Amino acid sequence: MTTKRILVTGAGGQIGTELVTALRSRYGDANVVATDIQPLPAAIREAGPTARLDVTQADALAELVRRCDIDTIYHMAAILSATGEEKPRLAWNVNIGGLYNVLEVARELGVRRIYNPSSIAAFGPETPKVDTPQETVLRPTTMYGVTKVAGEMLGAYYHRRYGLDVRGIRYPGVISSETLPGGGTTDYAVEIFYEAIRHRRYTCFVRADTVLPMIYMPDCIRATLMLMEADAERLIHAAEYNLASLSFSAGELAAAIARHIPDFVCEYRPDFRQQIADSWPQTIDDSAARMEWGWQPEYDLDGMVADMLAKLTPRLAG
Ligand code: AKB
Repeated sequence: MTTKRILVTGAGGQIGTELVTALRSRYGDANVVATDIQPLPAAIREAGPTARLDVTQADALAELVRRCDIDTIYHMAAILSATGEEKPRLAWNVNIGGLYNVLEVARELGVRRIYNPSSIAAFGPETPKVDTPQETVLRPTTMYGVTKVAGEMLGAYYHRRYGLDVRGIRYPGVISSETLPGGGTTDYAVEIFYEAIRHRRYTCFVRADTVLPMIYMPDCIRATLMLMEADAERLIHAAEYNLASLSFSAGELAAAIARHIPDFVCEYRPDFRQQIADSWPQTIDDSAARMEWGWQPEYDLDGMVADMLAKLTPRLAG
């Protein structure tokens, strides 16, 4: 497929900002329209086309897709798990209303390929926690998880019914050095770096023994582009790939950081997010992604920690 024009929703978010940069360097700055409901960072605004977009407004989305002749949408706009528990109605409206608009506009205007990310939040307490299989129990206990399962099914429906090419990954927690995550349960795995560098202390909102699947942003972006560029004939699952990269406890992460910052102290004061974390898997079986589109992670825990500290320290210290 030769991509003509790409639209990214949620382009100012943690994944969106780095995805836009990667897409622009691959397909050309002018061919990637970055959109968000919030003002976008200057680096994104200055490098290529941007627009303000509320994904719950179908007419505005349709107008943009038509005007910019879009043929591929990366739909990254979403309310994450912790905010979703505080504002369940907002999570439903943005995550399901927004996705429905994207799929409908795509169907009506001939957009050829959609990226619709899912999450480990699609799993729930009844799902096997270790080596969580590709095909398994999807009974989440968060509103965010409910929208992710419904979103996977909606994508599959549009594929079956209208032949839309909808693809997606069940993202683990994403760790990155450029844009802070917002409103997720896995946010502690990013915040800890900022606090370790700035204050040598962090109070973590999950227990030290909480193990969750995580991924470092360079691997996350690479996986996303690999899936979107894979031959459609090779994809059996398409809209809901399990993806594994790193799995570690909060205590192991703190210890890995302390190997670089010996006076770093991490305390643990679990809040409501502990219950969300406890409902998710610890390790993921991603053999479908490996077999169908050649997925292979590059970063291990120590490699990720070293790279995060090398990038953040000069920016934050002092
Ligand atoms: C969250 O914590 O809500 C997200 C996710 C795992 O999808 N990072």
